[in-house]
Amino acid sequence: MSETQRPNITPENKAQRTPPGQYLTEKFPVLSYGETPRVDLAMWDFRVWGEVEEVVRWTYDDLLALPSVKITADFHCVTTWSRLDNVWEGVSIHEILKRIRLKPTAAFAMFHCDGDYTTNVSMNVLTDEDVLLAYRHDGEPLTPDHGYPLRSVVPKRYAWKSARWLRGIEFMPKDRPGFWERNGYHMDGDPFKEERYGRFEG
Ligand SMILES: Nc1nc2c(c(=O)[nH]1)N[C@H]1C(S)=C(S)[C@@H](COP(=O)(O)O)O[C@H]1N2
Ligand SMILES: [Mo]
Repeated sequence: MSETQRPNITPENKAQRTPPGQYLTEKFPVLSYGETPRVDLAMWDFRVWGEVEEVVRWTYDDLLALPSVKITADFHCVTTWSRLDNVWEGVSIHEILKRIRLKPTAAFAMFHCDGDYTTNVSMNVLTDEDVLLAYRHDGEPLTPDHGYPLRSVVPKRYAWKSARWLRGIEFMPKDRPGFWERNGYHMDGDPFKEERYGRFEG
């Protein structure tokens, strides 16, 4: 999408919306740990486990049948590029939360992906109103590189917390680092606080 097609971006708000140390790009770079997984939807499922009363499992069709949301959000990669006004469509995390029974001990969540990628978020971050499980981006189905068939989108955190090729969410009583968090990135990752690197010990 060109900038003229994204009228919400003005010179003034552009500056406000760009976190410290970030530059804006119109491109949509792909940055992966590992390779883009091949997906067979017939074998695919999305599961929720951990601090829940029972494990719940959805097929792709089950997810598509849930109410959908469309969210416009900025995307900030820790390697310093930001892309404004991405249009994501998918299932709000709240639709998922309505359909599971969390134990009171659930305090953190881990996204689990094909290819062994993981990333952690607190319940506060997970339950923000703009968090979704997306299957479309800028009016098109997700491409394989950008996470087909499903990714999480956590707009208020650096983009490494928006997990492509998502297969499940594990609810946890205590925080645990995901892939990049074990490798030096911050446990929380708020771009406006410039929480790029952390010092996780454990
Ligand atoms: N499964 C998985 N999800 C991932 C990653 C990854 O390597 N594997 N990289 C993260 C990082 S660092 C970024 S910047 C975004 C990039 O998303 P994009 O390729 O759609 O721009 O995906 C995030 N989600
Ligand atoms: Mo990133």
